[in-house]
Amino acid sequence: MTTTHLTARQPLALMALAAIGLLPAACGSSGSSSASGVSSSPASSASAMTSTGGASMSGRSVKVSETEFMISLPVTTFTPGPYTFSITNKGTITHALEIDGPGVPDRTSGTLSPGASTSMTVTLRKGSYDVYCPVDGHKARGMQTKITVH
Ligand SMILES: [Cu+2]
Repeated sequence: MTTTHLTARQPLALMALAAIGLLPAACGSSGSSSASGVSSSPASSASAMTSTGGASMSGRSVKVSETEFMISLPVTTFTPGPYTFSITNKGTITHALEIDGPGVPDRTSGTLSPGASTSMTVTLRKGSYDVYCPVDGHKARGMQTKITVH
């Protein structure tokens, strides 16, 4: 009767406990989210990389979010190289992203419906780039920023 509920849940709970129990045993402390030492586990270092926001932009993925009427970038200073801009329209109307600068002549993401996202890879060189929304009137309303590469 009620035991059917419990038996369905218990294996999951036990597995979760076992998984939690194994981690401290492996690294010797109770810190589960921030691995203190290098525990020679490639999986844990990979997941740490995805969650960190990195002080210096040596990573090659840049999250851009667009709203009315603003473009948000995690950093605006880069070193030369290829970058993939992951653009998300977090606003309530259609937006797009355009990048214009050395070696990147008006690259456009294409229009993004509210909630939509896309990515655009560009190779940045030394100099400065205009980043803006090419939808009519949006740039003038504030959807523009500059990034510097050096
Ligand atoms: Cu826009």
